[in-house]
Amino acid sequence: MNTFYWNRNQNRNSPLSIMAWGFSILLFSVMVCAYAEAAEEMLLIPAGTFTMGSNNRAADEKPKHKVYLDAYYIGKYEVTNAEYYEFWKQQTDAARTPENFTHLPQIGDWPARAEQFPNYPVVGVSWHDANAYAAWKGMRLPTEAEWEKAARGYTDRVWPWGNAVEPYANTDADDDGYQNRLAPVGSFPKGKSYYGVMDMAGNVWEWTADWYSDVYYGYSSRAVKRPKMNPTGPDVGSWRVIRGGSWIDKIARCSTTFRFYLYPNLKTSFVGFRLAKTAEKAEK
Ligand SMILES: [Ca+2]
Repeated sequence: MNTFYWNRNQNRNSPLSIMAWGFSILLFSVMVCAYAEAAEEMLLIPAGTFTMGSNNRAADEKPKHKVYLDAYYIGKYEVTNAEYYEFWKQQTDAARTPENFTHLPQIGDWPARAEQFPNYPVVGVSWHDANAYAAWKGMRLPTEAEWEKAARGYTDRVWPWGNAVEPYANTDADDDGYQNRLAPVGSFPKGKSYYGVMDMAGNVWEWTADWYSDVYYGYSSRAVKRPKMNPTGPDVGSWRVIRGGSWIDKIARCSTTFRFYLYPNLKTSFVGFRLAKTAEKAEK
């Protein structure tokens, strides 16, 4: 008989060994469930009116105006490398592959970075990639108004946490702990919005569904029906709106009202996205 096999089987079947196996399986299951729950988490933003824009910041944020939104869900976190990888590996269109940034820490090459940095926000994705991912999940990108309400709450907060400058976001600052690099999603719990949404300031800019126009708020605020209901941006445009600022931006550009834009086919190291979904009428 092969003594080696006999001994190995004996060890495997010993009470201690069985307990160790059981514990390992339990631990793995708990880790997978915890991760899946965190990754899939969508927060319900109740129906109601909020204040959009600002009268004393950039010109394209004027005027401050009331907007009504139906209830909707928004991703608690920016979409991560691990989440995008699950989508990417099923794609046949090479255009859905994120851009590589080998020289940048916590970014590197795709798909290796999905394994190396699974809980970091996916970057190097175009607006079209973001939409394709959202559709695959049965969701969509937030409108610009949905993004701003989720960041700002029903008050006029300048940043998701309030009106004072604090190191509660991954920006271009020395005191946030992530100088010149991305941070794992959810690294700044003190920076959460009124509704509990994470990283609405900094880390990565986030694609929204809307076209950008610097005069859109002027038009939107003069809507015949007030407050403006569920605005979806201009009908046409060249750039898509991005929101929230990023790891390479000063905190002023990471405010809840700051608007910026990018050609929808561009893939950069500082733009990612989060998901949104319309809520059923009963979910208010
Ligand atoms: Ca962000």
